[in-house]
Amino acid sequence: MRRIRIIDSHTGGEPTRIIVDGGPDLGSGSLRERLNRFEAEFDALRSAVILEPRGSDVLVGGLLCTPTDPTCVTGVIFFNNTGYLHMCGHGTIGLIVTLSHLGQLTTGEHRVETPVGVVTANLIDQHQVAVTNVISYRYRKAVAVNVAGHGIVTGDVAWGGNWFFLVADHGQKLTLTRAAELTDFCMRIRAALEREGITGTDQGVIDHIELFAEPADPDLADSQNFVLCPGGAYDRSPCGTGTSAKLACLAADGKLAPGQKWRQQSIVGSVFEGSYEPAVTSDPVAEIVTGPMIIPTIVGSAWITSEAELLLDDTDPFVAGILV
Ligand code: PYC
Repeated sequence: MRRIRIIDSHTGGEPTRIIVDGGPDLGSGSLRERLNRFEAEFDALRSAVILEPRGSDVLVGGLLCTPTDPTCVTGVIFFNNTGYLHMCGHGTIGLIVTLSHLGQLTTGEHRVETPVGVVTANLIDQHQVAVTNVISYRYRKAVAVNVAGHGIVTGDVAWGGNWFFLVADHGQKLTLTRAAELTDFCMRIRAALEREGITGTDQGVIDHIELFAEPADPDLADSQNFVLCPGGAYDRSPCGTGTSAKLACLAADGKLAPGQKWRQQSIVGSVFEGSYEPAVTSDPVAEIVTGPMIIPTIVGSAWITSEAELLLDDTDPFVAGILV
């Protein structure tokens, strides 16, 4: 019987399941190399931890790893019901609150190594965390795609630690009661992007779709979103990497100044507060993007929901989860 110790939390309604003990040994390579090894050799552990009957499609998992950078408090590889994430904003907030719950860190700044670079997380109090994310940018502006059953939709392609297609001209009402319809619509946008060969830089797969609308209450938020994640589940939180991508687009359009606050509300009503500073970088990608390179900071709160041990019995026909 294998035992995997986990701590679950939610950030703005979106769950995070951190493996704190019993995870695979991925060696000492870069976090990107360890992610590749996780996928190649231990993917059954990902699916066991995330999928039914032990988990659900909505969960994002995080595997703690020894960082290669000794200034980091930990390394982390995030994963979900379909594979691996480059970075995860709500998950980083959940991770920091989890480490605080374990007594492994206190309030203040902590560096965290991810497969796409180091992020800084400031634990403000028991629940609130400000994540200063990887450099984000808008790659392409107003890209038109032909969506089955709908017609042309235009959106921006932006990087916020994952690739996003950000759409405002969708004609959809963003309410939680319409989650199934919104999911279906976003799936069709994703299929259209794939069919039409639209990607991020370096052929990066655009696997997150983000719809925007005016907020129901402008006193609470500047914008509302619905974010479809790669495995077909929608983000209950406003999505940390998605909000970073949004900030990059706002900066590119001259609609948000450095340091100015942006309150992004999720489809369930939770809010992240975002802001950005200009990035100083020699990354050649800066030559081909359609806006400034920015460093976003996202503030959100997480709560611990359970501490548990998952039991993996090799005689269990669903030891690796229910695979579709
Ligand atoms: O908060 O960055 C995020 C995120 C990505 C996927 C789900 N949440």
